[in-house]
Amino acid sequence: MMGWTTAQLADLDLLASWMDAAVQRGAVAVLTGRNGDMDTIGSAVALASSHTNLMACGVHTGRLASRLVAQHHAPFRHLKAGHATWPSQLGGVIVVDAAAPDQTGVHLPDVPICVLDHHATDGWDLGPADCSLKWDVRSTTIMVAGYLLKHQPSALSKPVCEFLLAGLVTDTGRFRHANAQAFQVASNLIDAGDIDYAAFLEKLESEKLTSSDRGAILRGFQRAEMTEAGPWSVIRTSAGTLEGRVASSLNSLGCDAVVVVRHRHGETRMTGRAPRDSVLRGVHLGRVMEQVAERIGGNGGGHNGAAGWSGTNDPVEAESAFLNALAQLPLQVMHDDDD
Ligand SMILES: [Mn+2]
Repeated sequence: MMGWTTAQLADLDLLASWMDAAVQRGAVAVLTGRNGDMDTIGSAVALASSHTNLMACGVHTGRLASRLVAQHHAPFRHLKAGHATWPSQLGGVIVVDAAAPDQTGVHLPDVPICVLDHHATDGWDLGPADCSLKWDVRSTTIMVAGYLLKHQPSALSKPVCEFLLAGLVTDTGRFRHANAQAFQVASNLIDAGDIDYAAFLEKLESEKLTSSDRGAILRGFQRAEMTEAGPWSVIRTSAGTLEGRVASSLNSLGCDAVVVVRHRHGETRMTGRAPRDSVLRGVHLGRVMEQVAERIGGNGGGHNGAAGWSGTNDPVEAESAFLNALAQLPLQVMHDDDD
């Protein structure tokens, strides 16, 4: 297959044999990350379509993902956060696009686990019966596309290709953070699914915000302030919802990093974004969020330019832990790109 490294192709063979054995043992859950973004849901739905014993499931589907699942009547089982119930004959669990067990939002059963992930941080502790594919790629759907292209090409129906492409488009910020392999896989999917790309993108972007959504975003902008963390300039604010949207918009203003705090029902969440330019000068928000979790508890991690943390701490404590951890990152002249 063109555009895939030897190591990636070997990994896909490992995944195929792990999956063959797992579906022999019984039903296999394809479990999403609890943020329910398009990459995790698209990966799970597409992968689960390749065998009748596979079932896509997770605690949450985001707005766009919910829309696509409904539109294609895609099988997806919603799990109760914390205490999911599993089939008695469970052959294994495949976790897609989650950097650590707690990012699934459920307690994992004691069966062989397979992890497909592309985050820079890794909180998995796996045993010999488990399987792990950690790739430095722009979306988890790229990994699933690789598996289907190599081992189950007949599963690449039009809807499956659309789920995979949607995850790729959203995780790369409409290809703004794409690389050669992301374009290559997008091209493979458009070809295999016979997708009219312009029409597909129009459909993907057709979501209208409600006036309360717009109000929440505007209040997020109004509360925004500039601050410093060591050598880095930061825009900080809080938002009641749509914090990813707020963070991405503020990120376009060109500070070194953006952090948006959200506090609701006793849970605090932080969403971080950093432009490519500051990532190249040493910002790594995935590591910053990981350090926040080490220092004050909760769960954190992600990519160098996009990361998150959640916990029960006070929002002020969380934000100052973020700024402290960011301040420790030295300004670099050289960098090694490891997102
Ligand atoms: Mn992802």
